[in-house]
Amino acid sequence: MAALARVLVLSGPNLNLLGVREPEVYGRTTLADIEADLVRRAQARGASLDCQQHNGEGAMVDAIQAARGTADGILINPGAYTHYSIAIRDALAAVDLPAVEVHLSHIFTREAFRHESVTAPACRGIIAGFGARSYALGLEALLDLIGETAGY
Ligand code: CA2
Repeated sequence: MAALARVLVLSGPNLNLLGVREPEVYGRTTLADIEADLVRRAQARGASLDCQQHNGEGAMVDAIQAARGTADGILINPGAYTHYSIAIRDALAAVDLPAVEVHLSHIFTREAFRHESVTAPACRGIIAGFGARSYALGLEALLDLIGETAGY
C-alpha cells in the first residue's frame, strides 16, 4: 500500500442538506464544515482524503467498489441506507477494506426502525451520537486501524 494512507469518506442520502435544513435535528454544521475538519485531521496524520456524498444507493455501491485499489480504508455514513441496504453491506464486504461506520445521531435512542444497522456488520466498528464529532472520532479510529495493518 502507498506510504500515504488514503481514505474514502462516503456520506449517504440527504447529508448534503446538513446545516441547511432541519438544524434542530442535525445541527448547524454543514457537510462541507465536517469534511474540512476531516481534511485538517488527515493532513496532521499524513493521510489523504477523498470526500464524496451520494444520494443514490447505486452511486454509493459504485464508490465503494472504486475504493478497491484507490483507498486504504472507508469512513462511511450510509444515512438511511444504514437500515436496509444489503447492496451497500455486500459492497463493503466485497472490497475487503477496513471501514468505520459513523452516525451524527444516536440511532439506538431514536425510532425503532433506526435501531438496526444492516451495514455495520461489514464494518470494523461504529461511532454514533456525537454529532459532527462522530466523523472525527471515526477517522481517527480508521487511521489507527490502517496504520496497524500497514505496520507503521
Ligand atoms: O445520524 C445519522 O448520521 C444518520 O445516518 C442520518 C440519516 C438517518 O436516516 C440515519 O438514521 C442516521 C439522515 C440524514 C439526513 O440528513 C438531513 C440533514 C438535514 C436535513 C434533513 C436531513
